[in-house]
Parts: sequence; C-alpha cells; structure tokens
Amino acid sequence: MTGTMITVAPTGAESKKVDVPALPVTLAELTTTARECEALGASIIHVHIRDDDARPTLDQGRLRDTVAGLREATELIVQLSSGGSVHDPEADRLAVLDAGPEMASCTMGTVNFGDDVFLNRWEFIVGLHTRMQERGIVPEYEIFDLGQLTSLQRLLGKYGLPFGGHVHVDLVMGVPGGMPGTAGALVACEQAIRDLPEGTTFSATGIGRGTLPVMLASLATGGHLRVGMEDTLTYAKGRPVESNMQLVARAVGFAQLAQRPPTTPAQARELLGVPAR
Ligand code: KMH
Ligand code: ZN
Repeated sequence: MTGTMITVAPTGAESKKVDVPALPVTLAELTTTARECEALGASIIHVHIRDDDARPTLDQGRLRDTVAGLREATELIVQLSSGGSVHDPEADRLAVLDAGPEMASCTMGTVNFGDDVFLNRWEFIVGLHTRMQERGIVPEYEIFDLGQLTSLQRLLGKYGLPFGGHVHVDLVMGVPGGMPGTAGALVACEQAIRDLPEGTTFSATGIGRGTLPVMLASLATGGHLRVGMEDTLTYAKGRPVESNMQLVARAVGFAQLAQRPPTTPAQARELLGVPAR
C-alpha cells in the first residue's frame, strides 16, 4: 500500500459564511488555509469559490486568480470543482475547465441532494471527460452512489482513459439522496472499483456523521482521504469544527496510525498522473 493522499475541501458551495464564520471564502483566506493544510500533510485542494458577498460563484476571472494564487502560495494540486452549486448552469460548469486547473471534479451521475437535485446528464459528463482529455486536465470522478461506478466503466469504455492514463475516483458518501456514509457502503464501492482499470485509486469522504466511519474504512481498504469544511462542520458531538486545519490534522493522525503517512504533493502528482511542476 502507498502513503495516503489527503485532499482538503475547505469551502464547498452549501454553507453560508454567516452560519460558519471559519469558512474560507476570500482568496486571502483560501491561500492561508491552503498553506497551513499543506504544512500539515494535505497534497490536493478541492476548490469552490465565493463572490464578494460570500455566495458561490463560477466567475471566470476569480477562478483564474484562484488557480494562480494557490499555485503561487503552495505546491498543492489545484482541483477545481466543476460541480459548483446545484443552481449553476451546465455552460458555467464546463467553463470551469477554461481556468487552467491541473485537476477538476467530474460527477458521474444525477443525485438527489437534500431538497435539491444535483444534475449530471450523460451528455454533460461526456463533455467534461472529453474536454479534460483535450486540455490535459486530470479528472477526479466524484461518486455519490454505487451505480455511478458502473457509469464510469461505461464512460471509460466508450471514450477512453482520462489524460495521464490513471483513473482516480472520490467517494462522496452520506449526501441525503446518495449512498450512506458507512463502512459497508465503502466496502461495496471498493469491490466495484476492482472492475475499473487496474491501478484505479480512490479517496473517500463522509458527510457529517459519516466522516469518521468513512475515513477509517478508507484507510483500512487502501483508499485515500478527503476532509474539510465542505463536508464536515461538526468535529465531535456538540463541538463545531474550528478550522480546516483541525480536520486535516486529524486525518494525518489517522493516516500515520494506519502506517500510511501522508504523501507529498509531488508524490500525489506521480500517483495521479498529474504532470510534475
Ligand atoms: N456542491 C455540490 C452540488 C463537486 O464539487 O464536483 C457538488 C459538489 C461536487 O460539490
Ligand atoms: Zn465540491
């Protein structure tokens, strides 16, 4: 088994700054968070950005500034979210790829998302996948339900491997409408991942109360970790999360206990087929 790639997902599109003051929403807050999480052991950052009023945005200028700012401040692999918020139009989500990230997310199907719907039509998925191939962007295939792994198998069979030739998926578990954040569901996914191209890697994140079971199950089955305030706002019963660094530090501690210490960003680039900097 390799070391553990730790992704920090610091912001997301769902929480409001007024409700969660520690959420990084400005570029300055994001770069400070990124630097501190890198120092602790993160190697990838999954990025959603906000506007001047801290609302989710896919503004192209801001996306470009964010990619440039994070690359200047850290060695982290910059992965832009193409998921955005449930309200973002497909055209804006596709245009995220124009901002020049090294990686971008690519969700493998439509899922109920609380009271909303996170829409990912087949043609849209194909558009993301093929544009990323053309532009040299490495996808992280986001999986919200078991059957989406079968859709990924179909996508790769019809349209070929992603840029770099390596397949990496992220299991997003515990969204109301998707698969549960349990060890059992993670093991079911891990079995299904065996049907994907040899060497496929996965990371996993459990939303809310799924955080700890998913993290422990992922480490036990050779998976990697995504943590951060996009997914987790309660550290322990009755204790709100204080910062993204607190969540990364906990993940690093578990990875070390599992004798799979965090990878460096350079090692993560090599594992994922992201060109070295
Ligand atoms: N905000 C969710 C609707 C992604 O980043 O690619 C979608 C999401 C997935 O967070
Ligand atoms: Zn996201």
